[in-house]
Amino acid sequence: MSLNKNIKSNRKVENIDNNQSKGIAEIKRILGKHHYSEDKDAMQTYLTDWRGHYIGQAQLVVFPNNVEKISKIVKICAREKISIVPQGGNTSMCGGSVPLKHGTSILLSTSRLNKILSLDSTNYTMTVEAGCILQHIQKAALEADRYFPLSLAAEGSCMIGGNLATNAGGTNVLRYGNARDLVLGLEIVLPDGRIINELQGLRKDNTGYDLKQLFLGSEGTLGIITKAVLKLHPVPKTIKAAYCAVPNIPAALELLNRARMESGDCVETFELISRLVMELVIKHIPGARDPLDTPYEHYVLLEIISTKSNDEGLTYKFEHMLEKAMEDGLILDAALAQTEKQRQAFWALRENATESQKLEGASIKHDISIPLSSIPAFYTSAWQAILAVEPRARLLAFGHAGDGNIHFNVAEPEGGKTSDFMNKWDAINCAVHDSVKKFNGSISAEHGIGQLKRNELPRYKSDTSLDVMKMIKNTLDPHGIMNPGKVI
Ligand code: FAD
Ligand code: 2HG
Ligand code: ZN
Repeated sequence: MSLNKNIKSNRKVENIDNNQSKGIAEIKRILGKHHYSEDKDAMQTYLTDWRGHYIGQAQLVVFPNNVEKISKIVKICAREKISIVPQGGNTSMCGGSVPLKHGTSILLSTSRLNKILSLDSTNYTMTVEAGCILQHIQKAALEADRYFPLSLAAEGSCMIGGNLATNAGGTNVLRYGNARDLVLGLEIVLPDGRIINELQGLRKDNTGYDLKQLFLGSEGTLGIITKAVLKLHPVPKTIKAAYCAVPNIPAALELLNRARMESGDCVETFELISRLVMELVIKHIPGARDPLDTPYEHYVLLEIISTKSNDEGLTYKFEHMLEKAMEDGLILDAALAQTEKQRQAFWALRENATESQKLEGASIKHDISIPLSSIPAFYTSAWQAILAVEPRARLLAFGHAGDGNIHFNVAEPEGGKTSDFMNKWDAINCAVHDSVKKFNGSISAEHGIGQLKRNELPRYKSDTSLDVMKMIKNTLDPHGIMNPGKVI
């Protein structure tokens, strides 16, 4: 099935005319011949999305290395109505980072904007360029005895500009918030090429509208993020991790409540993993194994932390809380990490969920969030609705249950025909997303809208909200050149 089928390309920017050709030549001169690519094969990796669902087209892929060049390029694009697709690590889950199928955009890779510019340990901030890989940022912070808590399985390849443009979530949102909550300032190139520089690193600044918020989560549709001031935290020095089998979802939620209350609200992570997800990881990922002797239906990876080294008080509280939860039937069995290696083995079961799903075959993903109190009812309602569409569907539910975000993914039936399953894509989406709506949830908790959910958005967002979004888009980007065909 073609996911591009419903995307109406923006005709305003689709025809390559003479002026555009002149503009492209100018852009090439600004960059020099080593810093752009128009070779079809070389461009392919930038034009294909991580899931392999979207293959776009572009006139050129460009690799600028500073904000001045980006500003000049964007000014040319604005003049000649050439559209631009910003791209970081190209790990988008919703086709946001690749151009449209019949696009004539240029793709602007931020990969050469890869410098960590400064770290102020007193101010607990770090200033970075947008193309820094998330893992490099985490490492640089740790070297200065500081902590940048954004953490996700793609951290070895996603870039901070992409994380901010998607307002990424990941495994530590419960304690530190989304990417949005980890930023104090941004530098942005607007769709007309002007530069907003708000890199002050202030925790308090009420001088009017907080402009950066518009660009966080805007998925490259309002401007290009070129630098950011990130908020740092003290490093967790004692980490207690447990891999717990729980009898059901309500028990998992009560376990979360107890862990928060009894640890002094020090829960760093609370990830749900269903049995089937773990089985796929064990099947496809070498070295992965079940930490428990008996199979159970649901698991929780729970971590609590303290910024004190060897915090024995935390260890005591953790073990006491788990024992009590076991006595009360909230936990059926649990493995506690005694070493860092064991903790990493627990994480491997969680972090390989996406990769092993891909290796298993086709899946239809739903990145949803629900108020915690409604998760159990949602779970039952959505699963029944899926089964009504495909009785042999396999539910791969996992994710950041601590903040209400579950990846309610559906894998193709074993031994079935992939195309039959993929033909049910819209019906399965509708089954899940209508249940999400019923329980006042969101159809995109952390991955964004991109191309994937663009046509679904009007069904789940109010006309007034969409209207205001369009007004903002039209004001900042009147020619529609920034990442056309995405979000709205
Ligand atoms: P890209 O994919 O390159 O781009 C994403 C979007 O941002 C696009 O719309 C693009 O146009 C725009 N963009 C990129 N850079 C800029 C910029 N500098 N200025 C303006 N716009 C820009 N996401 C989560 O939230 N939580 C997870 O736990 C999570 N886990 C993942 C696990 C795996 C294995 C994979 C493959 C993905 C996962 N994701 C997750 C999705 C994805 O990694 C995140 O959305 C990530 O933040 C995207 O970063 P990126 O650099 O790859 O951005
Ligand atoms: C995760 O939490 C990512 O691992 C990816 O957000 C989720 O594969 C998915 O659907
Ligand atoms: Zn996730």
